[in-house]
Amino acid sequence: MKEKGFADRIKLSSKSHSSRIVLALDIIAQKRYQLLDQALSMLNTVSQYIAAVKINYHLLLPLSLFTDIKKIINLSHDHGLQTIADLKLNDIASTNLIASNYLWDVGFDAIIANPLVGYEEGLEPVVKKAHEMNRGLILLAYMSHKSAREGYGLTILSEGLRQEKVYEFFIRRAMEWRVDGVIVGANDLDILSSIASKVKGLILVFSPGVGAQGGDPSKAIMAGADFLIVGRSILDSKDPLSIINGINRVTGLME
Ligand code: OMP
Repeated sequence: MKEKGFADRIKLSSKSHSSRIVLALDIIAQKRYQLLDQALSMLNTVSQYIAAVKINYHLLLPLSLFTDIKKIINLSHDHGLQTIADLKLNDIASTNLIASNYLWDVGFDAIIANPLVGYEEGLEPVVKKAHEMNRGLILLAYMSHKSAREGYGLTILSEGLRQEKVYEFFIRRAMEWRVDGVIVGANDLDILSSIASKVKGLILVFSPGVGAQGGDPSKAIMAGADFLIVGRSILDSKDPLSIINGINRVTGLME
Protein backbone atom coordinates (compact mmCIF):
# COMPACT_ATOMS: atom_id res chain seq x y z
CA MET A 1 0.00 0.00 0.00
CA LYS A 2 1.25 3.52 -0.88
CA GLU A 3 2.54 5.52 2.09
CA LYS A 4 0.28 8.43 3.05
CA GLY A 5 1.39 11.87 1.88
CA PHE A 6 1.90 14.91 4.10
CA ALA A 7 -1.67 16.23 3.71
CA ASP A 8 -3.16 12.93 4.86
CA ARG A 9 -0.67 12.60 7.69
CA ILE A 10 -1.40 16.05 9.11
CA LYS A 11 -5.16 15.45 8.86
CA LEU A 12 -4.71 12.21 10.79
CA SER A 13 -2.58 13.94 13.39
CA SER A 14 -5.20 16.66 13.67
CA LYS A 15 -7.90 14.08 14.33
CA SER A 16 -5.91 12.06 16.81
CA HIS A 17 -4.85 15.14 18.80
CA SER A 18 -8.22 16.88 18.37
CA SER A 19 -6.46 20.03 17.25
CA ARG A 20 -5.94 22.26 14.23
CA ILE A 21 -2.95 23.99 15.75
CA VAL A 22 0.44 24.08 14.07
CA LEU A 23 2.71 25.28 16.85
CA ALA A 24 5.25 27.84 15.62
CA LEU A 25 8.11 26.74 17.87
CA ASP A 26 9.66 30.21 17.79
CA ILE A 27 11.58 29.86 21.04
CA ILE A 28 13.61 32.82 22.24
CA ALA A 29 15.99 32.08 25.11
CA GLN A 30 18.20 34.32 27.21
CA LYS A 31 21.18 32.10 26.36
CA ARG A 32 21.65 30.19 23.12
CA TYR A 33 22.47 26.95 24.94
CA GLN A 34 18.99 27.01 26.53
CA LEU A 35 17.15 26.93 23.19
CA LEU A 36 17.13 23.18 22.64
CA ASP A 37 16.02 22.28 26.18
CA GLN A 38 13.29 24.92 26.10
CA ALA A 39 12.06 23.70 22.71
CA LEU A 40 11.96 20.06 23.85
CA SER A 41 10.29 20.98 27.13
CA MET A 42 7.59 23.05 25.36
CA LEU A 43 6.98 20.14 22.99
CA ASN A 44 6.63 17.66 25.85
CA THR A 45 4.12 19.98 27.54
CA VAL A 46 1.85 20.57 24.55
CA SER A 47 2.34 17.64 22.17
CA GLN A 48 -0.94 15.89 22.96
CA TYR A 49 -2.99 18.95 22.02
CA ILE A 50 -1.49 20.16 18.72
CA ALA A 51 -1.37 18.73 15.18
CA ALA A 52 2.07 19.80 13.98
CA VAL A 53 5.19 21.78 14.77
CA LYS A 54 6.69 24.47 12.57
CA ILE A 55 10.38 25.31 12.96
CA ASN A 56 11.61 28.69 11.83
CA TYR A 57 14.89 30.64 11.83
CA HIS A 58 14.55 31.04 15.61
CA LEU A 59 15.88 27.47 15.88
CA LEU A 60 17.16 26.64 12.39
CA LEU A 61 19.91 29.28 12.54
CA PRO A 62 21.34 28.85 16.05
CA LEU A 63 20.91 25.08 16.43
CA SER A 64 22.72 22.34 14.61
CA LEU A 65 20.59 20.62 12.01
CA PHE A 66 21.59 16.97 12.32
CA THR A 67 21.88 16.86 16.11
CA ASP A 68 19.62 19.46 17.80
CA ILE A 69 16.92 19.95 15.16
CA LYS A 70 16.88 16.21 14.60
CA LYS A 71 16.07 15.71 18.31
CA ILE A 72 13.12 18.11 18.00
CA ILE A 73 11.87 16.33 14.87
CA ASN A 74 12.27 12.88 16.43
CA LEU A 75 10.44 13.94 19.58
CA SER A 76 7.63 15.42 17.46
CA HIS A 77 7.37 12.19 15.46
CA ASP A 78 7.38 10.12 18.67
CA HIS A 79 4.31 12.14 19.67
CA GLY A 80 2.68 11.56 16.27
CA LEU A 81 3.14 15.18 15.15
CA GLN A 82 4.04 16.42 11.67
CA THR A 83 7.00 18.79 11.26
CA ILE A 84 7.25 21.77 8.93
CA ALA A 85 10.43 23.66 8.04
CA ASP A 86 9.81 27.36 7.58
CA LEU A 87 12.52 29.06 5.53
CA LYS A 88 10.12 30.49 2.97
CA LEU A 89 12.44 28.99 0.37
CA ASN A 90 13.02 31.49 -2.43
CA ASP A 91 16.11 30.90 -4.58
CA ILE A 92 17.28 29.36 -7.85
CA ALA A 93 16.56 25.65 -8.34
CA SER A 94 20.03 24.32 -7.59
CA THR A 95 20.20 26.16 -4.26
CA ASN A 96 16.59 25.29 -3.37
CA LEU A 97 17.34 21.65 -4.08
CA ILE A 98 20.41 21.56 -1.81
CA ALA A 99 18.58 23.33 1.02
CA SER A 100 15.47 21.17 0.75
CA ASN A 101 17.48 17.94 0.55
CA TYR A 102 19.09 18.74 3.91
CA LEU A 103 15.63 19.39 5.36
CA TRP A 104 14.21 16.12 4.00
CA ASP A 105 17.31 14.23 5.19
CA VAL A 106 16.89 15.48 8.74
CA GLY A 107 13.27 14.30 8.67
CA PHE A 108 11.00 17.29 8.02
CA ASP A 109 7.57 16.37 6.62
CA ALA A 110 6.95 19.64 4.76
CA ILE A 111 8.66 22.86 3.71
CA ILE A 112 7.25 26.36 3.25
CA ALA A 113 8.33 28.07 0.02
CA ASN A 114 7.72 31.37 -1.76
CA PRO A 115 6.01 30.92 -5.15
CA LEU A 116 7.37 34.24 -6.41
CA VAL A 117 10.52 32.47 -7.57
CA GLY A 118 8.52 30.48 -10.18
CA TYR A 119 8.63 26.87 -11.35
CA GLU A 120 11.20 26.32 -14.07
CA GLU A 121 14.68 26.79 -12.56
CA GLY A 122 12.90 27.80 -9.34
CA LEU A 123 10.80 25.43 -7.29
CA GLU A 124 10.25 22.64 -9.84
CA PRO A 125 12.83 20.17 -8.48
CA VAL A 126 11.69 20.83 -4.90
CA VAL A 127 8.04 20.11 -5.73
CA LYS A 128 9.02 16.95 -7.62
CA LYS A 129 11.35 15.65 -4.93
CA ALA A 130 8.83 16.41 -2.17
CA HIS A 131 6.22 14.30 -3.91
CA GLU A 132 8.62 11.48 -4.74
CA MET A 133 9.40 11.28 -1.02
CA ASN A 134 5.80 11.68 0.22
CA ARG A 135 6.70 15.00 1.79
CA GLY A 136 4.78 18.25 1.47
CA LEU A 137 5.27 21.68 -0.01
CA ILE A 138 3.36 24.67 1.35
CA LEU A 139 3.33 27.94 -0.61
CA LEU A 140 2.86 31.45 0.71
CA ALA A 141 -0.30 32.91 -0.82
CA TYR A 142 -1.19 35.94 1.31
CA MET A 143 0.89 36.76 4.38
CA SER A 144 -0.50 37.88 7.72
CA HIS A 145 1.31 41.15 8.29
CA LYS A 146 -0.04 44.60 7.44
CA SER A 147 2.13 45.27 4.44
CA ALA A 148 1.23 41.94 2.81
CA ARG A 149 -1.02 44.06 0.62
CA GLU A 150 2.06 45.83 -0.79
CA GLY A 151 3.15 42.59 -2.48
CA TYR A 152 0.61 39.78 -2.25
CA GLY A 153 -2.28 42.23 -2.66
CA LEU A 154 -1.06 44.04 -5.79
CA THR A 155 -3.11 43.86 -8.95
CA ILE A 156 -1.12 42.48 -11.86
CA LEU A 157 -1.61 41.81 -15.53
CA SER A 158 -0.71 38.15 -15.84
CA GLU A 159 -0.45 35.95 -18.94
CA GLY A 160 -3.10 36.78 -21.52
CA LEU A 161 -3.35 40.31 -20.06
CA ARG A 162 -5.70 39.04 -17.41
CA GLN A 163 -6.07 41.35 -14.39
CA GLU A 164 -5.77 39.63 -11.06
CA LYS A 165 -4.31 39.93 -7.59
CA VAL A 166 -0.87 38.49 -6.87
CA TYR A 167 -2.44 36.11 -4.33
CA GLU A 168 -4.91 34.86 -6.97
CA PHE A 169 -1.99 34.19 -9.29
CA PHE A 170 -0.19 32.33 -6.50
CA ILE A 171 -3.27 30.21 -5.84
CA ARG A 172 -3.38 29.22 -9.52
CA ARG A 173 0.28 28.27 -9.23
CA ALA A 174 -0.42 26.23 -6.10
CA MET A 175 -3.11 24.26 -7.96
CA GLU A 176 -1.00 23.77 -11.10
CA TRP A 177 1.99 22.63 -9.07
CA ARG A 178 -0.24 20.34 -6.97
CA VAL A 179 1.26 21.50 -3.70
CA ASP A 180 -0.14 20.35 -0.39
CA GLY A 181 -0.85 23.61 1.37
CA VAL A 182 -1.04 27.37 1.12
CA ILE A 183 -0.41 30.00 3.78
CA VAL A 184 -3.04 32.70 4.08
CA GLY A 185 -3.06 35.19 6.95
CA ALA A 186 -5.97 35.07 9.40
CA ASN A 187 -6.21 38.84 9.54
CA ASP A 188 -7.94 39.53 6.25
CA LEU A 189 -10.99 37.31 6.50
CA ASP A 190 -12.34 38.29 3.06
CA ILE A 191 -9.15 37.19 1.34
CA LEU A 192 -8.93 34.09 3.54
CA SER A 193 -12.47 33.00 2.67
CA SER A 194 -12.07 33.79 -1.02
CA ILE A 195 -8.89 31.67 -1.22
CA ALA A 196 -10.27 28.89 1.00
CA SER A 197 -13.38 28.51 -1.16
CA LYS A 198 -11.20 28.12 -4.28
CA VAL A 199 -8.90 25.44 -2.86
CA LYS A 200 -11.29 23.57 -0.55
CA GLY A 201 -10.80 19.83 -0.73
CA LEU A 202 -7.71 20.24 -2.95
CA ILE A 203 -5.11 22.10 -0.92
CA LEU A 204 -4.91 22.67 2.84
CA VAL A 205 -5.10 26.23 4.12
CA PHE A 206 -2.66 27.14 6.91
CA SER A 207 -3.45 30.41 8.60
CA PRO A 208 -0.99 32.37 10.77
CA GLY A 209 -1.80 35.69 12.41
CA VAL A 210 -4.12 34.74 15.27
CA GLY A 211 -3.38 35.88 18.81
CA ALA A 212 -0.23 38.03 18.85
CA GLN A 213 -0.98 39.44 15.37
CA GLY A 214 -4.61 40.18 16.24
CA GLY A 215 -6.53 37.51 14.31
CA ASP A 216 -9.37 35.51 15.82
CA PRO A 217 -9.07 31.69 15.74
CA SER A 218 -12.74 30.82 15.38
CA LYS A 219 -13.31 33.47 12.69
CA ALA A 220 -10.31 32.14 10.75
CA ILE A 221 -11.70 28.61 10.85
CA MET A 222 -15.16 29.85 9.88
CA ALA A 223 -13.57 31.66 6.92
CA GLY A 224 -12.13 28.33 5.74
CA ALA A 225 -8.71 27.82 7.36
CA ASP A 226 -7.89 24.14 7.95
CA PHE A 227 -5.02 24.81 10.35
CA LEU A 228 -3.92 27.74 12.49
CA ILE A 229 -0.23 28.52 12.85
CA VAL A 230 0.23 29.90 16.36
CA GLY A 231 3.39 30.98 18.13
CA ARG A 232 3.75 33.78 20.66
CA SER A 233 0.31 33.64 22.26
CA ILE A 234 1.14 30.07 23.31
CA LEU A 235 4.89 30.38 23.89
CA ASP A 236 4.73 33.63 25.88
CA SER A 237 1.88 32.47 28.09
CA LYS A 238 2.43 31.38 31.69
CA ASP A 239 -0.06 28.63 30.93
CA PRO A 240 0.42 27.49 27.30
CA LEU A 241 -2.03 24.61 27.69
CA SER A 242 -4.90 26.90 28.63
CA ILE A 243 -4.30 28.97 25.48
CA ILE A 244 -4.11 25.81 23.36
CA ASN A 245 -7.24 24.32 24.94
CA GLY A 246 -9.05 27.62 24.42
CA ILE A 247 -8.16 27.58 20.72
CA ASN A 248 -9.02 23.89 20.33
CA ARG A 249 -12.40 24.46 21.98
CA VAL A 250 -13.43 27.21 19.57
CA THR A 251 -12.01 25.75 16.37
CA GLY A 252 -13.51 22.23 16.37
CA LEU A 253 -12.30 19.26 14.38
CA MET A 254 -11.68 18.77 10.67
CA GLU A 255 -14.47 17.05 8.74
P1 OMP B 1 2.86 34.35 16.04
O1 OMP B 1 2.54 35.65 15.43
O2 OMP B 1 3.80 34.48 17.20
O3 OMP B 1 1.65 33.52 16.37
O4 OMP B 1 3.72 33.49 14.98
C1 OMP B 1 3.29 33.27 13.68
C2 OMP B 1 4.25 32.35 12.97
O5 OMP B 1 3.78 32.16 11.63
C3 OMP B 1 5.68 32.84 12.86
O6 OMP B 1 6.53 31.70 12.88
C4 OMP B 1 5.74 33.48 11.47
O7 OMP B 1 7.03 33.41 10.91
C5 OMP B 1 4.76 32.61 10.70
N1 OMP B 1 4.06 33.29 9.59
C6 OMP B 1 3.38 34.46 9.81
O8 OMP B 1 3.27 34.98 10.94
N2 OMP B 1 2.77 35.09 8.75
C7 OMP B 1 2.80 34.60 7.50
O9 OMP B 1 2.22 35.19 6.61
C8 OMP B 1 3.47 33.39 7.26
C9 OMP B 1 4.04 32.71 8.31
C10 OMP B 1 4.54 31.36 8.04
O10 OMP B 1 4.93 31.12 6.90
O11 OMP B 1 4.48 30.48 8.88
